[in-house]
Amino acid sequence: MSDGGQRTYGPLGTALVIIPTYNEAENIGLIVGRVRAAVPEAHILVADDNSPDGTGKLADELAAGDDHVHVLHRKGKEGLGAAYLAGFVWALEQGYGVIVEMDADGSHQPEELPRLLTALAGADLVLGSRWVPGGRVVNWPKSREFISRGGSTYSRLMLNLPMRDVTGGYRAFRRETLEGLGLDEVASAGYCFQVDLARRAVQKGFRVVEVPITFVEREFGDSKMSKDILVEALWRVTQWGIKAQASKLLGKDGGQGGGKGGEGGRGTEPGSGA
Ligand SMILES: Nc1nc2c(ncn2[C@@H]2O[C@H](COP(=O)(O)OP(=O)(O)O)[C@@H](O)[C@H]2O)c(=O)[nH]1
Ligand SMILES: [Mg+2]
Repeated sequence: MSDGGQRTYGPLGTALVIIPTYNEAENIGLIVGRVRAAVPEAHILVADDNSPDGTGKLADELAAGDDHVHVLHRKGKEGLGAAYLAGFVWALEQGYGVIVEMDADGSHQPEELPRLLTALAGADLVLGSRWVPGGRVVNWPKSREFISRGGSTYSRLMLNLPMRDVTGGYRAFRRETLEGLGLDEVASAGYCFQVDLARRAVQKGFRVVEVPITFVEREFGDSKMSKDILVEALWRVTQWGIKAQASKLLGKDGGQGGGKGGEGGRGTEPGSGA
């Protein structure tokens, strides 16, 4: 711990909330303020891809007035996955004990973060989940819900995953979990990044717990979801699924197992904070 043990959040160490941003000028101040109020001991890293709307500069101003706020400036738009991977490297280098993923647009409510952090006491990875009892989405068009539910169901079936919300991006990791996921091999750029991390966590035998969340669609700014991102996700999940099935047929480890003492695929457990 570089600053003499100042960073603590319970026994797991201080939490770092990574917020990837691309053109979130209207949201960045709001979300940083809400995280600071909800979990004052946590730190925040804004991972900005040189947003043309000046989000990075606004983040710098927030960081200048608050030693819990940090900014990672990236050279250009490279996708959510790449921004998170760079944020994870920074977080591990800095010695944080807990790393949280959170969108900038208010969809992942900071006020629910204490429940995720509490659940992490009994888990290696906590997923904020829209599709477990108690979870829900607010203000999403039916079409968007259909795509999201469909993406989770397809990933569950193709990859033999136990969790209900495979694509969600509100998550809390212990640092040891991130260290054990093999992040060097993650190539997913867009939202299938989340599926990739979920499947790796299951493969490695980590304890994954889903906690119900209320996902609120953004009020300000635009979604970066695109057809390219969906196509990448569909393509990669299909490839991973076929590979896992082929390995199974050939009698090799089909992707479930290995890692932590060969105890793989333990699956999800009921979330703690209902
Ligand atoms: N750094 C970075 N952040 C991104 C990129 N694409 C999306 N984001 C951020 O990822 C989060 C989720 O994106 P959003 O557009 O809200 O996706 P949606 O909720 O699926 O519609 C937001 O905080 C975005 O600003 C990217 O290419 N780079
Ligand atoms: Mg969003």
